[in-house]
Formats: sequence, structure tokens, C-alpha cells
Amino acid sequence: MGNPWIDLPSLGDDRGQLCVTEVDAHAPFDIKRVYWLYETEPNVTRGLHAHKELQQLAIAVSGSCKMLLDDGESRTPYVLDSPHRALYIGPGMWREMSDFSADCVLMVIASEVYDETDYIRDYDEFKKSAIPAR
Ligand code: T46
Repeated sequence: MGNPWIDLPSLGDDRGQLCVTEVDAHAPFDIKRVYWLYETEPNVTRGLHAHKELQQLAIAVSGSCKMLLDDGESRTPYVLDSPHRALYIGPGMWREMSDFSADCVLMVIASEVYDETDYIRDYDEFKKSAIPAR
């Protein structure tokens, strides 16, 4: 698994902070959808699926959470706790999100519109699938 972190420019001044994600400069795909997870209940694990084609950037714009990425060979935990650092999640990557702080807002920038047929929600099926992690 390569380094999935993408640093985003923080354009703050004495009025406060501003951070940006732009196609080509930071997002390695055309952006088709943005969604965000918030008010996640304590002790909940979300995700528990992989995608066949979808590419995403996940940014904890507030608070923190953990993101475990599994490429079928190794499982690597990441902590998302910075609004100016994005975690790239490519296709063929099983993900599990946990340990959400009460104030966590996890923003996700996606390469495709929502498509349930792109999900693999069964771990055994994911392990058997030949989707190369990217
Ligand atoms: C992912 C992780 C990081 C929609 O109708 N449209 C959407 O764009 C999304 C993302 C979800 N939904 C519906 C599908 C479910 O009925 O919202 C409900 C909750 O979605 P889900 O259970 O898939 O949420 P998470 O937090 O487990 O996973 C989400 C994304 O679905 C997934 O692509 O990579 O966040």
C-alpha cells in the first residue's frame, strides 16, 4: 500500500483558515459527488465494504476518526484528524471507519455519483474478487 495522504493547502490569515481541494491540483480524479458523515454514534463502525471503481478523498473537516484500509493483503489503520490532509481511497480497498469523536464531520469527495452496484459489502467476496487495489 503506497502513501495515501494528500496535503491540502491551508490558506489562512488573521481572519481564520481556508482549505481547498481542486481537481488536478489535489484530487486525482474528476469530482462528481461530495457527502459527509456526522453525528456518528459512539462505538459504531461504518464502511465495511469495498468499491469496484470508485475513487475518494476523505477529510476530517472537524474532529477525528480512524479509517482502516485493507487491500486484501494488509490492513493499515489511519487517523484522520486534520482539515488540511486528505486520505486517498482507491478501488479494491476494503474500509472500516471507527472511533468517531462527537464533533467529527468526515467529508468525502468522490469520483462517481452514488451507485449501489459498485459496492462489495461481503468481506469473503472482497477477498475472492480480483479487483486490484489502486
Ligand atoms: C464510503 C464511506 C467512506 C446514498 O443514498 N448516497 C450516497 O452518496 C451515499 C454515500 C450513501 N447513500 C445512502 C446509502 C445508505 O442507505 O446512505 C445510506 C448510508 O450509506 P452507507 O451505509 O454506505 O454509509 P457508510 O458510512 O458505511 O459508507 C459511506 C459511503 O457509502 C462509502 O462509499 O466509502 O462512507
